[in-house]
Amino acid sequence: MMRTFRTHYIRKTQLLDGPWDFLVDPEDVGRREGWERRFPETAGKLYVPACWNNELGLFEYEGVAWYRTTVHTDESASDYRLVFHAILGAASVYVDGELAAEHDGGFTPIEVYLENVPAGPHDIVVRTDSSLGEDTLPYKIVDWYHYGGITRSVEWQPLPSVSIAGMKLTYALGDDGAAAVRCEVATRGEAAGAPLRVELDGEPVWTGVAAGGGLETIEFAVPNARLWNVGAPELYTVRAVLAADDWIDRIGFRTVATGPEGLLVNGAPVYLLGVNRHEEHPDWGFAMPPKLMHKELDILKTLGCNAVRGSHYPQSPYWLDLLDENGLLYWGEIPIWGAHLPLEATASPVMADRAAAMLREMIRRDRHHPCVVMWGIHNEIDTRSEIACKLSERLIEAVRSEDRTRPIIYATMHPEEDIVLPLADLVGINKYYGWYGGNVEDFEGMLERFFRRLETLGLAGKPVFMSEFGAAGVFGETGWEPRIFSEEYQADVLEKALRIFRAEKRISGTFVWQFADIRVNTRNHHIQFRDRARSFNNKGLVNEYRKPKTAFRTVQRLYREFARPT
Ligand code: ADA
Repeated sequence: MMRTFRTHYIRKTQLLDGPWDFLVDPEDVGRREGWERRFPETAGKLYVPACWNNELGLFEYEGVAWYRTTVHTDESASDYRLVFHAILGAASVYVDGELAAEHDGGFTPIEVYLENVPAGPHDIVVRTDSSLGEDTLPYKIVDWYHYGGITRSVEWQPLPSVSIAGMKLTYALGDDGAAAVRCEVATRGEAAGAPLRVELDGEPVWTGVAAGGGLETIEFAVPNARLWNVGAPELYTVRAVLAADDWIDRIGFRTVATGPEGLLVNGAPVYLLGVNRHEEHPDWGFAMPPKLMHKELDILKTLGCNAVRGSHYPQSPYWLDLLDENGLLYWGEIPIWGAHLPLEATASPVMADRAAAMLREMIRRDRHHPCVVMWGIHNEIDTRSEIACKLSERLIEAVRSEDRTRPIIYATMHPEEDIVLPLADLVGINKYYGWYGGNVEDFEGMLERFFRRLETLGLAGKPVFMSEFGAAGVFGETGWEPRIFSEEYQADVLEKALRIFRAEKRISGTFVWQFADIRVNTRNHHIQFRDRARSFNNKGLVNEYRKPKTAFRTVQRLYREFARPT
């Protein structure tokens, strides 16, 4: 299940999820030996979607692996669409031995169109390489467990001769309460003259015939549009029907803007009570089952949270659907994790191209979700450098060429020396006083100096979030005194930090690091990662099995208090 609702009523979708033939290729001989045509007999089985690191014996495996499955077609169709919703790392997709697609980056979909496919069995083979390097995204040093595999569902769809290739919805809200919607339907095949209909929540709002040329633009109005809002979600389903094909998506009408009061949703400031969430679980890796996402949503609602940062990569569309349906806000970002990113890598044109492509793919995938209120371009790169400014300019341009309706944010770890500040609409500060250095009270002085600096730079009024702060507390580690790594110590740091932030009127919201404990990269010998007791980052409010720590109750109490009108 990739979405919480059906994306087609008449187009048939076959999920290719299930056991695929699988084998690792540590010496990388598969291409030379033509495994895309002659898949080795020695292959075992691996369930799709999954991360291979969760299999016995493969925990540490990073590198190349191959998958194969077979689909059977008949004469009823000759064109097909194949979608891999996520393959970690670099992927090559072969159909009947021929290269059909190549893709970099593990969190956005790979779409393949196949034409004139004869009836019969067809082999789909995937070669994937999970290795991290100098210009991969993420970079080779990263503070999460780097899994490998086909981690989200695979869809296989027979297409009629005239079909829909995509739908883009944009809208403007008028003073009269109406939404003026523009629906662009991309088509395949000879669509001219084919019947075309657009429905809103099941009611036709436009009926006619396609003009042809590959893109149909339809405009319609929604009088008295119900607005989507924080804690008060209102969603509309839009369905395009072209001849014997259809395409369904969902939108919510709302505005997002920034002002000196912070983030404005429908013109009103919202104080963000947020958490950072990795989409990770020790038994599932990044291939998180939808049922677990429902549970996470319930936990976040119980916490009193109204915002989630998708740290640090595009998360599952299913998760975004749940946020849409429950009125929570979302910060979407790509995996530029910069704390140990050298300037040479920050300057690498290959990395910049990959980042721009990933932003484009994320925005195209997620742009209809009303929960998404900001696009994050990077995390903790060296924003004291001109090189970081160049990369930021490039990525801001990449975002704006796709979406001008949402503000752009990044997270800085150098608030007092940052020179990227003028470029983005919003900024998040990542600081760990009380953990990596200093005392939690040091936040006060840092913030005073930071806001003074913002004024000097002529940037007073730019909305600022505390995007990361916290401390590690090992679940069950309790005692009489708040020692580091104890639940009490973690709770204490978070209580003091959150009170300081809430009292500072120029801060527009907080994102606790982090929602749940995550596995970290045990292959990495960098000193920062050697404090990771149990090979986990233990700063979660809940442990890796989603059991609450003392800090969960503390943040719950504070978030409830902060949400009450003052
Ligand atoms: C950084 C980073 C997080 C995590 C955190 C920590 O701020 O953005 O991904 O690594 O530090 O726990 O140290």
